[in-house]
Amino acid sequence: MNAVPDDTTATPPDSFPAMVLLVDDQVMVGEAIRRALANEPGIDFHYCPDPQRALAEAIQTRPTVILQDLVLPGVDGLSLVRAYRAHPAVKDVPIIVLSTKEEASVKGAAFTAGANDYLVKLPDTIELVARIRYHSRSYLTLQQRDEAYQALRKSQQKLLETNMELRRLTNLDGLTGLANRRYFDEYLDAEWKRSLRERREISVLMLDVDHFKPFNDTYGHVAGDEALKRVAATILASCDRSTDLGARYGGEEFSLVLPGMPAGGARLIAEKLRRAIEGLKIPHASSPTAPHLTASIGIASVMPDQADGVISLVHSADRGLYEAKRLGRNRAVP
Ligand code: GH3
Ligand code: MG
Ligand code: MG
Ligand code: MG
Repeated sequence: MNAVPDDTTATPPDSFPAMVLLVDDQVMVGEAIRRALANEPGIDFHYCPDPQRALAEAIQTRPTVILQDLVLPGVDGLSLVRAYRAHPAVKDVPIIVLSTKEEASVKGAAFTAGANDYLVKLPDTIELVARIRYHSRSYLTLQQRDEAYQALRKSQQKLLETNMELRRLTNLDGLTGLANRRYFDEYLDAEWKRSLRERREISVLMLDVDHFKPFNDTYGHVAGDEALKRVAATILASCDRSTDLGARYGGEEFSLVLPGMPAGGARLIAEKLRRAIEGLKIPHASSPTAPHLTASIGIASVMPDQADGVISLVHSADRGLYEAKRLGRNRAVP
């Protein structure tokens, strides 16, 4: 019965090509090995009789296995083995030491220098071919695995960057570049829990631009957008500590999370921010409050004592904001 070949039979091990580089000063040896490999399918052979050129030819011919003689004129074969191992272009190429010496101490020294295998000259053709194929196969498999791994790493890195960019974008307000409402809620919740654990106060400011509808009506929506961007930049500048968060709560409303900030400090920041927005001197001819753009701010500070108290903190800041509006705007309450 003819079986359909599966993955393991579809790629027989012998289909791996081999490029053999032989470094041996004796031309007779070179010829003998050439003849032994001549009829082997998929095995290319390159012979280098000059040990001084060995490393350069290894780099140039890109062998899948190096056959390395030990006794050479002017060069120790082991130092060549070490030289291949030290060069980035060929450091992983398998090396079979070929020598007439049969002593265990010589074999041991060859492996210590970095050889993968050892054959006594002249080896039997069947064994030589088998070892060449074995080492070439493991080398090429290793290279393929390395390349596949590098490709995987690269695509993982790209995915990670895309994810981070996506996450950044989903957390940002498109107009002002501040955090959006979604991120504000998430951040406030996390900081509330942290404050609860660490028994530290936390403050929230709610800010609303005064008479912004008439501003739009007078100067147009584009000018309105520009004004919101400048208010946002002022809010960002007032976030002194790395844990302070400025967000666009929606429309012309903004919010700040100030972890670890007690009521006194929050009031100072709110007042500074209010003054900075007034100080932008963005003309607002149709404002009943001032001839330029202003904002009202509600402040709430608390020492968290329960896990789900975060909503009442925001409500409290909202009440402050409402009160600031009622008292005539362009102020921070309490
Ligand atoms: P108050 O002092 O009571 O807050 O008065 P107000 O006019 O600011 O309040 P109101 O809620 O009536 O109007 C808010 C205005 O903000 C209306 C809306 O068109 C404008 N607005 C909200 N988002 C944007 C925006 O992204 N760009 C522009 N240009 N205007 C916006
Ligand atoms: Mg020799
Ligand atoms: Mg509003
Ligand atoms: Mg408003």
